[in-house]
Amino acid sequence: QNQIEKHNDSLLTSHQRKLSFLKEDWAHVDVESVIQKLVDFQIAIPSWALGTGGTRFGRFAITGGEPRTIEEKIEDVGLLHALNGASGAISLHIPWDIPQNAEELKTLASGYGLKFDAMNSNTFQDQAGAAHSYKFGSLQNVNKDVRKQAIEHNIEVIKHGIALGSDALTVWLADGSCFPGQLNFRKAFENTLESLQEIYSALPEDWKMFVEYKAFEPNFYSTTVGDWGQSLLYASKLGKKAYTLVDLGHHLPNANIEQIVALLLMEGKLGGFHFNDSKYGDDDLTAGSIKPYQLFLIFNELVEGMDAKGMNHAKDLGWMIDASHNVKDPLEDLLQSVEAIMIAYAQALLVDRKALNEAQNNNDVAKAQEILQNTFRSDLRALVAEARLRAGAALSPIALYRGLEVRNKLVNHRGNTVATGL
Ligand code: LRH
Ligand code: MN
Ligand code: MN
Repeated sequence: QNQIEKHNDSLLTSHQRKLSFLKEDWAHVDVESVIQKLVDFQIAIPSWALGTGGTRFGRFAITGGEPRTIEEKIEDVGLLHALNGASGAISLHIPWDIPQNAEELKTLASGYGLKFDAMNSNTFQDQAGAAHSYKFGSLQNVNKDVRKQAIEHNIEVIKHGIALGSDALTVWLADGSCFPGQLNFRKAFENTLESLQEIYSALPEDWKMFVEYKAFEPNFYSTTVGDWGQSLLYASKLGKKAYTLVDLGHHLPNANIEQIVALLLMEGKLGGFHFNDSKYGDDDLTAGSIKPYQLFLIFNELVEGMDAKGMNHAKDLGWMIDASHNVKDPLEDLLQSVEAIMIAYAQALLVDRKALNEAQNNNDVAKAQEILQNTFRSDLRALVAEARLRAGAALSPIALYRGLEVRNKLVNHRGNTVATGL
């Protein structure tokens, strides 16, 4: 906290100048309420993004000092949260993370102001000592014993989550097929639905189940939860605790994700997000690094749709990052992702909804574009920085992270470690 205050003091004059220009420009808007919304907004950090990632061609442990245990992962997220005030939750992946002593972990996390976000199950890899293989799918498998093993794993994950105070389960299935004829699509769907129903019935009353879809990979002919339509079908059949989860990297090229988001929200079936960015497929790049306009357009629909339904922006959907890092320090990368998400959110909050609505009703296409691009092209970074300042975090998180040589300290303390996960 001392270091943060010193850092903030050194940047305060320049920050205040930028903020007062911004406030002048947006004098017609309730900027205070926008800042408060930014303060309230929290984005969960996935435990698997804290180490250096890789591709199926290799993995380079370039950073070192990666977290060796779940406790060290919590410490890392605590550090991010101290720096940006917007990373107040961690999303665990079982069995990459094995929470042995839930009470101790809860105490450790709450000491950093962290909660446990959605729990992720893993039936896309075979686990050591498991009786059955997921080579031909898990919840869809033609063999009932394999399905049973996968169902039991998910129920186990729910139990870990209950002990940690989480309230959601994210199910992502690699299930599908690699070649035509390999799978009976209808039977695969029915098996998957039946398996999900069993998992669903083990959910506590106040829990949500997020059904994450993905167009392809690791299966390259069909995926059994392949798009938002299929996810919505499962979620609708499962019941009111089941929702669709949108991972930005899981679509076919050029998919109109903002439209998907708008319709899922309309149906009350949007559960949450995995933020990342991509140019080609499920690239898991830093949020906003490739298509910041798309990120803004998605937030524009989110804000419009959530406000239309009277939803709480911070609480009613699950906000998570799902990224991987081959060439950057993972902690710097995560700070960049959170910043990009906050900027897109701030831009969406400032869209002149009344004027946009009018332009739409008048079929004034050029005006509608002007309105959207007016906020998108405005530099709102000082608003996000102000939210950080009010949350007791750093005006410039990456500058402080570098200035304090955090990575070197982690390497000194932890050694040249590689984290578990992707
Ligand atoms: C699959 C996915 C899913 C997994 C994570 C590691 O591509 O997006 O959310 O849990 O990556
Ligand atoms: Mn994902
Ligand atoms: Mn993915």
